[in-house]
Amino acid sequence: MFDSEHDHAKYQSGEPAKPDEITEEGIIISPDTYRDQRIPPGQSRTRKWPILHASYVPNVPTEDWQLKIFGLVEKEIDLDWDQFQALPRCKVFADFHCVTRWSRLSNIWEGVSTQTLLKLAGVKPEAKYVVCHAYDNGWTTNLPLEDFLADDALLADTHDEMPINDAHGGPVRGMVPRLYAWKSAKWIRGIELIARDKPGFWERGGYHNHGDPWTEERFGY
Ligand SMILES: Nc1nc2c(c(=O)[nH]1)N[C@H]1C(S)=C(S)[C@@H](COP(=O)(O)O)O[C@H]1N2
Ligand SMILES: [Mo]
Repeated sequence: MFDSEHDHAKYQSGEPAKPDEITEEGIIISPDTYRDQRIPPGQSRTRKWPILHASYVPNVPTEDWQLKIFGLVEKEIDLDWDQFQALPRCKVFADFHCVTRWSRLSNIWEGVSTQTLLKLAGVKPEAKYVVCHAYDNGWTTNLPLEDFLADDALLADTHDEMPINDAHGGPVRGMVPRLYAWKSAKWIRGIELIARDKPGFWERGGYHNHGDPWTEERFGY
């Protein structure tokens, strides 16, 4: 189904769906998809879905998967797969932009919204940033709480109506469509709320701390 670079089953042969063509009730349309020019500066459309990560593909069977929400929260939360599946679901139509200059348009993600998850834990007023922790060797990414709680941000377990496979971060990955793709943690296992920002893996490696694709926040602070 996929090789080390591309997910062939996800090839997009035609034009990308436009937000107005998405008629499903309740689906959240990522606002960037309404732009006249949907491809941010310096990016080009990929019809394939590249597979990118810093190290290796961890194998996380759903029986072993766990999500912890911790740090500056009212109540620390530990969810297993069944508990995650029992939460209210959301569906999002969004584009996805990697800083290596590809953009994959018109993705449909389904899972649990970051708003729903953080409501379970209760965010303390001092919390201003989020660190997402992943199963691949302690990989992390940081982002402002406000960006993490965007209406179109979620923890996704399906993409284009199919379970997210291991290579793309299954069983569950973060998805924050309005920032560059490295802010969307594959194999997510923890959401940490903090008061003072703490750069993650790529941010320490020279990528921009924030990562807005529309202003090309690619490298540097
Ligand atoms: N846990 C984890 N998440 C990660 C990464 C990683 O190395 N580890 N790489 C990021 C980068 S740089 C990109 S471009 C996207 C790639 O997602 P994809 O492989 O599904 O296209 O995942 C992001 N999330
Ligand atoms: Mo990336």
